[in-house]
Amino acid sequence: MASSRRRSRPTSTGARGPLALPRRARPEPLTTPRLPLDRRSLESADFAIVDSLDPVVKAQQCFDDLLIPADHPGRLPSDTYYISRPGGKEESSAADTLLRTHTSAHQSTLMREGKEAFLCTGDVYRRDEIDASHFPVFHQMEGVKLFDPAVVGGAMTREEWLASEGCQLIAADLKKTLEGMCDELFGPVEKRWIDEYFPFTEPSFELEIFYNGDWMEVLGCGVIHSGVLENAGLQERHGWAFGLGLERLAMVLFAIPDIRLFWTDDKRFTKQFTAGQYDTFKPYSKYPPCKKDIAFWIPDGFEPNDFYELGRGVAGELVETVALIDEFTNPKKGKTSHCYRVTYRSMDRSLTDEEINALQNELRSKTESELGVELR
Ligand code: FA5
Ligand code: MG
Repeated sequence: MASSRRRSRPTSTGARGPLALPRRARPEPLTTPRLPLDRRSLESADFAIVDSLDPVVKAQQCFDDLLIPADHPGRLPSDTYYISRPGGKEESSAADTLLRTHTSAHQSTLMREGKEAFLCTGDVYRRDEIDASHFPVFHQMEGVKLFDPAVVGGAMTREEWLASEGCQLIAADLKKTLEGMCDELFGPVEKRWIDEYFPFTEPSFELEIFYNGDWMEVLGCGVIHSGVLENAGLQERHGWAFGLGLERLAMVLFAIPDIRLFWTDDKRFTKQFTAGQYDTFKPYSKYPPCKKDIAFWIPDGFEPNDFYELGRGVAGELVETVALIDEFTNPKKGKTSHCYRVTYRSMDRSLTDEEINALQNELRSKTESELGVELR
């Protein structure tokens, strides 16, 4: 029925475990995809390097320490791979155990330990969209730098802080630092700052780079929220933090068009890179894609991420993109229909019609049975 190439997947360890993670992405043993990024260009002697922290963390670290409220969508099982959720499916609690969704999960712990400046790197896990720049496991590097209170100011109210010169100084230092890193890594590339919102920084920004004909977001950052510092017992201090998507940086640096390539065994890919050397990827002929549409009436509370996750579960890395191509509501029935175009393509070989049809049929039947949708 299904293709022989389908990977065996870890069994679920909780209500919704990391079912659809690629085989090599399991937390133990940890293996790193071939990321030919020379970290020295990002590191400086002033920053403590932390890169072997356990990716299994408590919701306390990943969310609560960072002022992410209990009803934030990022805490839903449709976004996060839970190991255990004592709070139950509906209720998020600080005691839940999960695969970290960002390296910010370690910010507070490391600051409490007294670290003033650090770079913390690790694998992070998310239920997410499916396209050339999203993968359910990827790598982030967190950077944090605290400033001297004699220079930027110490304890004050949130309003006073936001209006202060110290806050502006830190925001300017943050942008300058990250722009400097980009210039050093990439040379001249088109980049732009976007105002963002993160519960744990204020103000917050994202940096986008123009890549392959479109803007690609590469990092989120901001001035650390006073509440986060207070929770960490550092009410006198201020600083900045950023979180870089390392695969995205490497995509720009090495001209890699699809994030799945970091996971391929194809020698035509792996032989092109040597650690510490900046070689540009030379594309080889791609195998043909195969597109299949699936349309259904969505039930109340339908989460597109649940559908993407089913796609990952059924087809693993053989699914290249899943795109919502049509959405309409039938006013009489009061029902909404979604049509998704699923693009299947292997990075390593040609797929047969037979196996694509088998995958699509499995996706259809699981979408119906597991998500309670009505297929059209
Ligand atoms: C965060 O994860 C914040 N923790 C970043 C941050 C840190 C903000 C410190 C403020 C202070 P975001 O969800 O935007 O933010 O992810 C950060 C980066 O991770 C993105 O810019 C992108 O480069 C990368 N990224 C996010 N999702 C994926 C994915 N599914 N696949 C690959 N890379 C991803
Ligand atoms: Mg973002």
